[in-house]
Amino acid sequence: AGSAVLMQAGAAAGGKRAARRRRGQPQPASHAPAASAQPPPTGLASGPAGEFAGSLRACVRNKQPHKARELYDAADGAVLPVGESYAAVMRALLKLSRVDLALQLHRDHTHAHPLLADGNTTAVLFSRLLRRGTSAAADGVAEATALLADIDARSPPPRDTCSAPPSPASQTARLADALAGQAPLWVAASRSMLPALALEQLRRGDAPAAEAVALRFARTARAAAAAAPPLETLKALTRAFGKARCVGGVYACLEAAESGGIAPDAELLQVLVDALVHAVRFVKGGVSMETLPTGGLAEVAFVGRSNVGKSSLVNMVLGRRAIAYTSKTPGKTQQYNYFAVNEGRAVGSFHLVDMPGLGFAKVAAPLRARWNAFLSEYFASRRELRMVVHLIDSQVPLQETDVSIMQMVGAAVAARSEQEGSGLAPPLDYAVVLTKADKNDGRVSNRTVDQVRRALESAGCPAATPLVPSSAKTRMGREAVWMLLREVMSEVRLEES
Ligand SMILES: Nc1nc2c(ncn2[C@@H]2O[C@H](COP(=O)(O)OP(=O)(O)OP(=O)(O)O)[C@@H](O)[C@H]2O)c(=O)[nH]1
Ligand SMILES: [Mg+2]
Repeated sequence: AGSAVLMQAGAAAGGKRAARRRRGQPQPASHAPAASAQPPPTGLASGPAGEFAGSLRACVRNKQPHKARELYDAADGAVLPVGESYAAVMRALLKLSRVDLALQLHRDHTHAHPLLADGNTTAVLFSRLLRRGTSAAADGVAEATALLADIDARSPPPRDTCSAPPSPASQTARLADALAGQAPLWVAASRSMLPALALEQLRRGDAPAAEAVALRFARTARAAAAAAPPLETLKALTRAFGKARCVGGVYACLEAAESGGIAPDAELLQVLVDALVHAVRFVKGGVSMETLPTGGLAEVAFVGRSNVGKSSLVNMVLGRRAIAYTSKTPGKTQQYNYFAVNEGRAVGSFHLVDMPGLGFAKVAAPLRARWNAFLSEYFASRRELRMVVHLIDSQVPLQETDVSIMQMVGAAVAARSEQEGSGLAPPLDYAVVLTKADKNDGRVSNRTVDQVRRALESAGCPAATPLVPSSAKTRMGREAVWMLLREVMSEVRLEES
């Protein structure tokens, strides 16, 4: 820390006047003090700033925390910009293990200069507080929570406008802030303090509190992408939420990654599946309405033309190599194959249904008619069905069979939303997954997307129907498909009869 103090002191070596000038400048809420952006001048710090750094080092050496604190009061922006003396004295106090004095310094400093505490320094204080508290008798979590509430009051995150995403310009400005070494308090709170708090709460076995905290950083990330916790932090938290079987917490992490524009790597995708899928069992294959499972567990059906990759997507989503059978030859899946995910759990359990492929030329006409009648009855009246995921091959032009699936599902979605609350089948969600994107370098052409959008509209499907590009080969889209399942995964199941 000695050299860090020197560096900070060096930036202010211009002397008292420069320091005062900087201090006099109005500081925008979300910008780091201007001094931090300037490279330190060459040579060792000299003058009052150098003396300050030297005295502070002596305090650490001689174990004089109170004297270190006095240095901050004496400096008061004349020797160093206040943000820098705050950071330097804070580090000295923590080095001396005086978390109590450090917390007091933070309080006094933010009280006098609400915008000048840098987030990174405060985050260090926060994690020390969280782990040990100010004393052996104190509860670190309670003290850290109080500190967070104080930060929230003084440096609130930008409002989540929800419907209107923040403009690219403000996103860029916020990202620049977050990267400028001295994050504003609200960014540091969202990126590192809240995740650290959630982890500690999980360690203590308080998953509901941890979930509430995760939802807070997810909300902030939605308003400002730069405030999303980094990938590695999200991985650790997702793992911990999975261990605690806290579905809501896992989804909060996933939402934060999505809002932050953080592309999940292979490890996060694995961590995600491990956190959400604890058990999978093949239940049975149904061939008619009467032969489908009873018991009332909510279900999600994967439908689509023969050979589009339904069974492959089931395997990818569930993280199982071959629980659903796949084949190069169309017509492999011949029944409504039911897989029970996390059976018996109050939250996070559902049936995933791998359906037979449609539009397979070799099926005789009468049999095909029977299948179609079954299918439309299934979409319209199967009470357990919550969501239809329609797989469309992104590498071939849209087929007639796809259009008839859209029409069938579109009609069911409309009918079921009309009869909502009538005791008949509950509302139905619909999403489209565009498969085999690996064949085109992981991209789905705009032409394909336009074609699908137009067909959805003509079929009377909701305008907001999600389109998710995917590849069972590269696992692209795995997190997006899990995001589609958020509602089903979050439903609380009553005791099954
Ligand atoms: N390149 C590539 N091939 C895929 C992908 N998904 C599936 N396939 C291949 O497509 C073929 C059909 O996959 P399945 O998963 O059996 O398709 P299905 O929709 O279940 O087929 P049916 O059960 O016959 O209706 C297999 O040879 C898979 O390896 C993908 O994302 N990329
Ligand atoms: Mg299949």
